[in-house]
Amino acid sequence: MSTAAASSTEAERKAFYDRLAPQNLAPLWEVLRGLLPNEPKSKAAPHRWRYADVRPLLMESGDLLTAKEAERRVLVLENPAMPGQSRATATMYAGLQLIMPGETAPAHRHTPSALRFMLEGEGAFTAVGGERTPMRRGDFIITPSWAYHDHGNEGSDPCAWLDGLDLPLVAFFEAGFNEHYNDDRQSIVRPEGDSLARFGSGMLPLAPVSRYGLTTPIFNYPYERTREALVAASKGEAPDAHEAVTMRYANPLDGGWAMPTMAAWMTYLPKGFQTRPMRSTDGIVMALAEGALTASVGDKSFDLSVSDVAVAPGWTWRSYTATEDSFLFCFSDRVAQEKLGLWREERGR
Ligand code: 1HN
Repeated sequence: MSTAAASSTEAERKAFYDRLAPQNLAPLWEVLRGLLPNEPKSKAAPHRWRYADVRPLLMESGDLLTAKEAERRVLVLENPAMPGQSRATATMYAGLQLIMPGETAPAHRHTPSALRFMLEGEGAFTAVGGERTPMRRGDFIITPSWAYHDHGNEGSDPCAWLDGLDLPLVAFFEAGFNEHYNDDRQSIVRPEGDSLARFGSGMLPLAPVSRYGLTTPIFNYPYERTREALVAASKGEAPDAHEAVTMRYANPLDGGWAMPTMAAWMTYLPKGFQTRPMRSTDGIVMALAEGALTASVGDKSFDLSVSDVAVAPGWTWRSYTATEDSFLFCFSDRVAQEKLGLWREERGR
C-alpha cells in the first residue's frame, strides 16, 4: 500500500463530507487553517468617534426619551466591522451615556462588570453597594459584577460618560444574569468617600476584604489623583519609549488590576512626545481625557480631541504623538487574557 499519495478525488471527498453532515460531523482538515491562524487577525477595525459629532445626537436622545424609560440612555459605540453586535472591540462593549438634570437611571445589577469614564457635566452621582460617589470629569468609576447600581443627576447640566462593559465576554461564557432593585434608587448605608478613605489612602483596614469580591473595593479613582500621580512620576524618570508615562488602576488589596475582566490604565504623554509602535493581543478602547494627540492604529491615523473615543483592535500596531500635554484613558480585556496565559505584546522600533 502507498503511504503518502493522496488517495481520493475532490468529488470523492465531497461525497464523504455529505455523509458526515447528517451525523453532525465535520472534517477538521478542511477548517484547521481558520481555527489556528499563525497570528491573530482581529475582526474589529480601527475606528474613532469624534465627541463633537456624537454629542449633538446624544443630546437629541435626551429629548427623545427619559433615562427611566430607556433604563440606560446610551448610544452604543459599534465597531464598523461588527455592526449590530454591540461591540467596540471583539470582547469589549462601549457606549456614551447621558443623564439629564433631575433624572435617575434606576437601580439594577448584572453579572457583566461595568466601568465609567466621566466626560462631561457636573452634578452626576452613581451609587454602588450602598455608597454614593460624585462623578467628575476624568474620574474612573467601577460598577462591580452583581453590585446594585443607579445613577442620578442633581446638577443643572447634562452629564455624559463613556461606559465600558465586558458584555461580549460574559455572553461568550453564557454567564449573564440581570436583576432589578425594588426601587429606582438603592438605600444609601455609607457616607460619601467611605471606600476611598478605607482603601485608597495608602492605608488599609487590619483585615481588608473587598465588598465586591474580585473587584477593587475602591469604586471611584478621582481624576485629580490620577493626574497628579502621572505628572509627579514623569519628573523622576524619562517617559518610556513605548508606554510614555503609564499607570494602571490597581486593586489595593493585591496590587492587581482593579477589575477581574477589564484592565484600565491612563497614559500621560508630554507635549511633543512620540511613542514607538507596539501591539498586543488585547483590543483597546481609549478616550482622551485632556490635551490633543494623533493615534496611529494599523493603517489609520486619528487626531484625537478631548472626549473623542477610539479603538485599537488586538494585534494591530499602535503609536501616539502628543500635540499637547495629553492624558489618554484606556481599557481592554488584558487582565482576562493574562489570567488565561494568552496575553502577548510586541514592541517595535
Ligand atoms: C448598564 O447597566 C449600564 O448601569 C450602562 O449604566 C450600559 C449596557 C448594557 C447592559 C447594561 C449602566 C449598559 C448596561
